[in-house]
Amino acid sequence: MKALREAAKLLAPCKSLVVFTGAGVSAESGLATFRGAGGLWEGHRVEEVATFEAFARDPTLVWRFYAQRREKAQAAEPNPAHLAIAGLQNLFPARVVVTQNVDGLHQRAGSRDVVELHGSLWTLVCTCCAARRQDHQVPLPLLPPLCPRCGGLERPGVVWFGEELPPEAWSRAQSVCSQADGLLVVGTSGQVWPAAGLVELASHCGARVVEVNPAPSALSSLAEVHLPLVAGEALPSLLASMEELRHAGI
Ligand code: BV8
Ligand code: ZN
Repeated sequence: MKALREAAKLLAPCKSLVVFTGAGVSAESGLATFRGAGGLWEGHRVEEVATFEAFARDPTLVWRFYAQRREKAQAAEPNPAHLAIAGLQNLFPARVVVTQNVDGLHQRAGSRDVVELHGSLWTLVCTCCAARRQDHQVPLPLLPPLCPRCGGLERPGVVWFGEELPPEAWSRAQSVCSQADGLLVVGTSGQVWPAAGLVELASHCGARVVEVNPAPSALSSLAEVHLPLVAGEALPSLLASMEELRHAGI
């Protein structure tokens, strides 16, 4: 495909590459995206259950939403897109993944430098003393667990709508995106802020932008090349084309 070769030629010479991903990169691992046809959960929009107010109003309902997401994420396998993104580390030693996803599949695919803008399904945070802990228990208990330190109610360690992004993750994401000379945007509708603003930041700071998404997104106008493909097909081909160009001395 001509656009694939164009995308490879544009990114292969880059020195520092950021890969910015959303729910679409995990779609072929069987995890539902948020705003696609199946983007509702038991009739709820994600914006309704992914808020602190929803948790305060009905901790069991929200907890069940995350228990179900955790079980699906644990049963899911990294797909060829996650694996190809990990493979990019060999071509771009400074490759950083900035993800909006909370499923942990980039790390399971072997990606080392992953910035989780919206937290992780595998972290629990105490609503009283804010103690954080890693937890990989599946299935999750039906009710939110109690903090081992103070006995307070624990919540999923994800960023809900209306909540600030983790300051260290957000500042790292801004810093790598403003210094990158290549940005690969994979599987995001670009509707969630402030994460979506990173693409504009990178582009304004001179990064070449390539988007992989079978549909147009709110970010497509910022991409020099848009690959209208699913990630599991585009990323392995893109990686192979860039490896060829590098072997040819590009
Ligand atoms: C905040 C964790 C304030 C939970 C998530 C402007 C500036 C700042 C804020 C706002 C703003 N405008 C509006 C806001 C408020 C809000 C927001 O953005 N609302 C939207 C809905 C309008 N933002 C916030 O509330 C943020 N917080 O701003 O706080 C503040 C500031 C200081 C101090 C205090 C407070 C917090 C937002 C984070 C919310 N948490 N996730 C959880 O996961 O349960 S967001 C959630 O959406 C996920 O993280 C998800 O990744 C993310 C983004 O969605 P996408 O990843 O893009 O997924 P989507 O389904 O939309 O699209 C999938 C795409 O993939 C599609 O394009 C599809 O075509 C494509 N695709 C499908 N299949 C494939 C594919 N692509 C490739 N291959 C395939 N096979
Ligand atoms: Zn506590």
